[in-house]
Amino acid sequence: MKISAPAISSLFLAAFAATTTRAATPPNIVLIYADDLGYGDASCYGATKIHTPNIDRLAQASLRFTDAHATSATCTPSRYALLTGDYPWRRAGTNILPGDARLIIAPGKATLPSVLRSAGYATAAIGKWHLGLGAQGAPIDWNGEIRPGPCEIGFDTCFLIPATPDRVPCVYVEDHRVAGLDPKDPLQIDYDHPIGNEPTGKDHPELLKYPPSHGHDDTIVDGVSRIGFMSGGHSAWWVDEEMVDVLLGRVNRFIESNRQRPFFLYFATHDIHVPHLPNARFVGKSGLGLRGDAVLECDWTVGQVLDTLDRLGLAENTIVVLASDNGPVVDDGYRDGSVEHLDGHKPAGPLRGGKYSAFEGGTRVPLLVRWPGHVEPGVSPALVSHVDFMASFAALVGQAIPAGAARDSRNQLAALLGKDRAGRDHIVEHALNGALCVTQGGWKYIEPAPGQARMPATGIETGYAPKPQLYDLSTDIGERHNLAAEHPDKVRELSAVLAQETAAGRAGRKDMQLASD
Ligand code: NG6
Ligand code: CA
Repeated sequence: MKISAPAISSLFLAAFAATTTRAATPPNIVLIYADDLGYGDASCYGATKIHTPNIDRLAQASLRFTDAHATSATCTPSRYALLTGDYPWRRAGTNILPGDARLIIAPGKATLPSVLRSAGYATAAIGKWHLGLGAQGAPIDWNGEIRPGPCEIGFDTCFLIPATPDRVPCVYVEDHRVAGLDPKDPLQIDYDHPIGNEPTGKDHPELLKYPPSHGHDDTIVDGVSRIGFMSGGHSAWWVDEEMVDVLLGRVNRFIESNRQRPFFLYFATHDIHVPHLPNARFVGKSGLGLRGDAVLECDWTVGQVLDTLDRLGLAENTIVVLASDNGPVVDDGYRDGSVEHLDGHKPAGPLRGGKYSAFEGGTRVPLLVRWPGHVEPGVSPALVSHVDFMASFAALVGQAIPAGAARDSRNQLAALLGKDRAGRDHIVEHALNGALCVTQGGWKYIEPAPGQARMPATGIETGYAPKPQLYDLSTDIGERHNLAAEHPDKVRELSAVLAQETAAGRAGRKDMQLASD
């Protein structure tokens, strides 16, 4: 979208006018993007079986959103939208990526980090990436230079889990190289065939900390079998239980070395995605099994970031955002005891479905925004989508978005800062099978879509149905009563909104589907 120059300067001034005593130095932005953290996983969102003191401490000083959404119910598309400002379902190839996928954001395309970098920000991506690495059509040289990657789309530096914690390669990538690699022991990655002599979960279940429940029976890393095969490069293999400290070390280093200038940190935590292998400090502490312990590790991580900002005197001039890429799942591929130990905990809170779903559990996620002196703490019902972060933060720092970029991103700064309690007119939500939903004025429409009503492996209700669905979220947040037959006008109205959105481009449903799911 285009923002005119006068509009930019007035937004810029308005953003900083709230305080006259403070120098108008642009605020740092720390975006903590948790993985699979559900709407009901934190006590500030109503969880009673688990206590998240650090997220609650952040919430106390934040605006807490009750209707904020990732664009999609899975990781890759949500992150694509967050970083590009484009809805992912417009183009093929943006669904959950394998770990050897190539970068799906074209170098040179304007992104959230690139606009902030243009505004003078130091930018870093630390943690889970899952948007591919390397040039389309070329092999990835895991033992050499890996580019393009985050550093070619707007980040000054990166320290990455290349795909997901449950997918090879299980090594960190720092800027353009695998960190800690010994050239005498080259790393090999294969998604089709076993390679080398590494044991797999399929052949050596006796070596596992816990067994897979579906898929996830390839190369064993740190006692847990993963998706995909990996061989060699042993000195670089990560240890999952140490991941929290490794990532936080990088986070602290980046913040410390950029304390004198504005910075944007995209900190994409590995928690609470499978495999749940939290550090021993957290094991057994939640009483809800390993998933609950991973929530505690995630919570502790948030507290550590806040402590670092306090220690360096940066808290006042830093916007801290906490969000999640999609809704929750309990068994996402491993029998790690989390299902048995749930003890009535509802990871999606009052919402139906979870990760992968068209139901609200898929995309409605926690969102906290803290900016001392600018954002009044409280609760906001505003309808918010992560696709708007790019236009909103661009407006905050007075950067124009180049024509043709961030087509779906709208400047919702007023909603994010609590000056507007309505937010977007409508949002589009996107489920695993490519099904789209529209929410507008408290009503939600789910388009007819093929697929099972419940995923057999994860047990999650998908919200896929052959007939249109219509829910009145203002009275039925749990999407129990399909009102489509009673309100055909509403169905027509919302499907027309969806048709208008998709007229600007939509990938075929097949292209949005995953063979494995
Ligand atoms: C699915 C995986 C799941 C998880 C997900 C990605 C299988 C059967 N399931 O394909 O375990 O890795 O992809 O999660 O392989 S996400 O949060 O990155 O989208
Ligand atoms: Ca995720």
